Amino acid sequence: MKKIALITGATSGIGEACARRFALGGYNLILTARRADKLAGLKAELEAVDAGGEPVRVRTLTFDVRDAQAAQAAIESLEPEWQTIDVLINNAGLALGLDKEYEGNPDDWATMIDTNIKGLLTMTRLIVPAMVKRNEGHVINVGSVAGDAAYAGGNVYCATKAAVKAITDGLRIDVAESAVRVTNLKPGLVETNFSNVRFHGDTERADNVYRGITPLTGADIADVAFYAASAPKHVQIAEVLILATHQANGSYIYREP
Ligand code: NDP
Ligand code: 8X3
Repeated sequence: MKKIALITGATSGIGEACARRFALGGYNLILTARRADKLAGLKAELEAVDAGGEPVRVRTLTFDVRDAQAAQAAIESLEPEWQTIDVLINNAGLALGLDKEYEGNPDDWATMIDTNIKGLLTMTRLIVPAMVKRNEGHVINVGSVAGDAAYAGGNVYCATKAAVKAITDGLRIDVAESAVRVTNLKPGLVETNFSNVRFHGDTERADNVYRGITPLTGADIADVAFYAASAPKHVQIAEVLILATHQANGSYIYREP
C-alpha cells in the first residue's frame, strides 16, 4: 500500500513541486490550499500519469489554514483510507510587503503570523497525535533562510520563519520518544509566486528579486523534502539550508551585472 503525504499550499510553487515529487516517488497525496480549481486540476493531472505501477490517488481538501475550525472539519472529513498520514508537509505560507517595521501594515503582519505560525501549528496539532500513537511519521516544515537572521524590510516575515524554527525544534524534542521525525527545510530564493504575493501583484518588482541570479526552483526544494522523507528510519534530517549558488545568506546575493 502506498504511503500518504499531506501537503499544505499545494496549488503553487514549493507545495505543488512537492506534490509532483512525492507522486513520482510512490505516495498517494492529500493536497490542501484555498483554491479548489487549482487543486482539482493538479489532482486530475497527477492521477492521469501512467507510470506503470499502482496509479497515484489524490484527495483534495479546500480550506484556509488560518481557519482552525475549517482545518479540523477538513481533516475529520477524511475517509478511513486517508487517515493514516505518513508525511505532513507544512508549506502554506507567505510574505507580505518589504516595508520598514515602523511603517509596515498591521493587517499584513496578522496575515503572515496567522498563516505561517498559527496555521502550521493548527495542522501539526491535528495530524501529529496519530503519528505519535502509531509511532511513525514525518513532519516537514518549510521554514526559510529568513528565519536565520532578519534582513532589511523582512522584520515580521523573518520573525515568522524564526518561529517556524523554534516550533520545529520544539516538536522534535516533544516527539523524541517516538519514531516520528521532524525536519525544518530552509530555502533561500526560490522562484515561485512568492514575490508576486509579497508585492501584491507588482510583477516588475517581483521579477527584480530574481535579477542577475539563477534562483532555486520548487523542484529543487521538493527533491530535498523527498530525500528527507526517504532516508533510513534511524536518520532524521533535522534541518537543511538550501541556497542558490550565488546567495550566501538572507542578506547577501551576488548578482551578475
Ligand atoms: P507560492 O505563493 O508559490 O505558494 C504558496 C502556497 O501557499 C499556495 O499554494 C497558496 O495556496 C498557499 N497558501 C497561502 N496562504 C494560505 C492559506 N491562508 N491557507 C491555505 N493555503 C495558503 O509560494 P512558495 O511556494 O514560494 O511558498 C511556500 C512556502 O515556502 C511558504 O511557507 C514560504 O514562506 C516558503 N519559502 C519560500 C521561499 C521562496 O523564495 N519562494 C523561500 C523560503 C521559504 P492558495 O492561494 O491556493 O491558498
Ligand atoms: C523566502 C526567501 O529571502 O525572500 O523565505 O526571505 S526570502
